[in-house]
Amino acid sequence: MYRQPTLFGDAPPAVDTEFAGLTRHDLDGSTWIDHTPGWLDGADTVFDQLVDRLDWRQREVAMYGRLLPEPRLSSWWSARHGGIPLPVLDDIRHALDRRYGVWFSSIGFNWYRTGDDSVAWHADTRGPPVPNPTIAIVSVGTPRPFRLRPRGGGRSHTFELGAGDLLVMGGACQHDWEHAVPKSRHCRGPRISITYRHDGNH
Ligand SMILES: O=C(O)CCC(=O)C(=O)O
Repeated sequence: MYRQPTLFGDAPPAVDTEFAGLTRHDLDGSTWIDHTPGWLDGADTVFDQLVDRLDWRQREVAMYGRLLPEPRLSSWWSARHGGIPLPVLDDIRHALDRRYGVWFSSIGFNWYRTGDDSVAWHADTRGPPVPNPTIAIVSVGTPRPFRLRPRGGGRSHTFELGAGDLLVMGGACQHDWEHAVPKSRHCRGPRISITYRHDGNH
């Protein structure tokens, strides 16, 4: 696995608690996307530590009456388990809690090993129903396009997520929009996404 080094990628992991580079994109009056490029310093260090320390699995998904392996590896952490795998994951969580006013109680990890790995169009509707959940994704490793489209189809928006970028989906995004990380012929290196979710109990 070759991961191209990132500028400041081997700095000590730290987040920008001021969110200085944040831009809010209003998609349709009720859905917004916040993109903060380079929000996490030390993205390469975090990538390597996640590869080493998490318990990665290739889950299966039912499709066409068969169980097929998902085209990516996944891992999961919940506040109920305690013992966060990397201290910076807690720093990220607290910075997001303060900024967005919700308590992020779980973290999902996706490891796209090459451009052949992907996640198909979907909205995040797992877990207890939360009206208008805020979902935050930190990207480390090779840059990949992250796409959003109105639920069921329509003109899509693409955010190029580089190493250390933060993308937050809010408003009606999980009701009215879908997102995907499509396969990419141009992307050869690996990427890990770190996705913070809340269950609405706090
Ligand atoms: O990898 C990403 O940026 C997206 C992850 C995602 O959509 C998910 O885990 O539901």
